[in-house]
Amino acid sequence: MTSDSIPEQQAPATSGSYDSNPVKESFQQDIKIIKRKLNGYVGFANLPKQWHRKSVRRGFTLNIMVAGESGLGKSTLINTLFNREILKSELEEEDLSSGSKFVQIKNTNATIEEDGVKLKLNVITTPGFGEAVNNTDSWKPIVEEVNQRFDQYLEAESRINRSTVEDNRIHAFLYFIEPTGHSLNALDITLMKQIHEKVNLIPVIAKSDTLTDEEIVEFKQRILNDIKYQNIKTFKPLDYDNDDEETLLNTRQIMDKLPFAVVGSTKEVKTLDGRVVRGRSYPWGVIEVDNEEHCDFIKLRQLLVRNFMEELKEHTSNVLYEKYRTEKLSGMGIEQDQSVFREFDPLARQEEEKALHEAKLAKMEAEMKTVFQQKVSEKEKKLQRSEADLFSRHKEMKDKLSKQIKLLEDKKAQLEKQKSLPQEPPAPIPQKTRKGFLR
Ligand SMILES: Nc1nc2c(ncn2[C@@H]2O[C@H](COP(=O)(O)OP(=O)(O)O)[C@@H](O)[C@H]2O)c(=O)[nH]1
Ligand SMILES: [Mg+2]
Repeated sequence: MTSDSIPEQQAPATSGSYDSNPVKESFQQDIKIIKRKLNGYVGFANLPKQWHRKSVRRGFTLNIMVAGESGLGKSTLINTLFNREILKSELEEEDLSSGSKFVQIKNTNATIEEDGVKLKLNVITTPGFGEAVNNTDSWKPIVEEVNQRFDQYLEAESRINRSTVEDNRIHAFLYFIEPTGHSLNALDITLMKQIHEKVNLIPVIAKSDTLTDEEIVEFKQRILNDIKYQNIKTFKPLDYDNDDEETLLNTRQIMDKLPFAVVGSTKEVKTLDGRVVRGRSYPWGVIEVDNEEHCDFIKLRQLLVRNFMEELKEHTSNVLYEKYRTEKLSGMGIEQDQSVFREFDPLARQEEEKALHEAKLAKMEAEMKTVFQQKVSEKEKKLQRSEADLFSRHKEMKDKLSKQIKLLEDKKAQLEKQKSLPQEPPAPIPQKTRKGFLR
């Protein structure tokens, strides 16, 4: 049967064999397929399964960098995490770093397999870190290594043929803090500050079996205060909207343990009650690695492998590398021409359209105002003109009338003068000789 066929028949067949496998448990939850309405079935519910098949075929890669002073149990912890001897024992390694007081960068590869799932593990160690008389610059080769891996990726990504881009970027950075019970030392702080924006920083308290429970609680608090005070960012998984209560609680429980107080041991020892466990034996009893009551090893493994390996990689790629890349390219004078992309930004587009619309409205309003004012002033002028007209006509009439009055008054005065003179017989009215047509 192929995996492309109807999923409800094959769901148990492929995932069933992973029951006991911690790495696969999270996949299993994802592949749950709801059996409903077969006639409406399109097929995209099968996508997680396709992804699953492809991932299993391709395998997984994880690049972990481990830093901290020598002898803090880094190699032991890596071997404990993956339950194999990935890093060689202390003695063999010492030959390599002894004599040289410089920090070296060492890469160890191992492909491990669990229930048919392949994991290509690259562990990058830093022998010599913190061992010089003056460690002021100890962090430099480590930061350079992280940068150089980003550069390599950037270069590969910019090639014309990108089919073989290999991801050597550091996905997780385990930093081992010496179990002093005091607080972080100057080198711890410097390294973390130099690297925290380039890697997923996961601080751990080394060899926590050398501290009492109370000491661990206090030490953790002091470390957290230092980290907060120094503005150092540590890895923090995102909460997703579709995460259920259980997942959210699980994430919270993991993150509550930061910085993880770990104990490493690949050796099996016998407990007082006769169980055989991975742990460290003391006269007063056994410290068990895989016991959450004893240390945070399980929580650290959940973070690194079981729950958040993909998120560590995604965050490296989408946030940390992206930031590095942007800074690198703008440092080279390459700038993004934002105008090219504005078309595709719906929000910017909307804003732009709104501004255009508003400008148009304002223009129309201004035009209307001018027209209106023009009309008003025309009317006013007309009114003024007719007023002047009226006024002048009024004046004209008044003048005419006063002239008439004057004329009449003159006549009146004349008549009165004549009246006051001695009466003379009125002059005979000259007889008109009518020669005319009335006869
Ligand atoms: N008490 C204790 N000792 C440990 C622990 N992990 C490792 N060791 C011991 O510390 C020594 C150095 O360990 P190693 O892993 O080589 O340290 P590295 O130099 O940091 O890689 C070895 O003797 C280990 O057995 C631990 O969690 N607790
Ligand atoms: Mg080592």
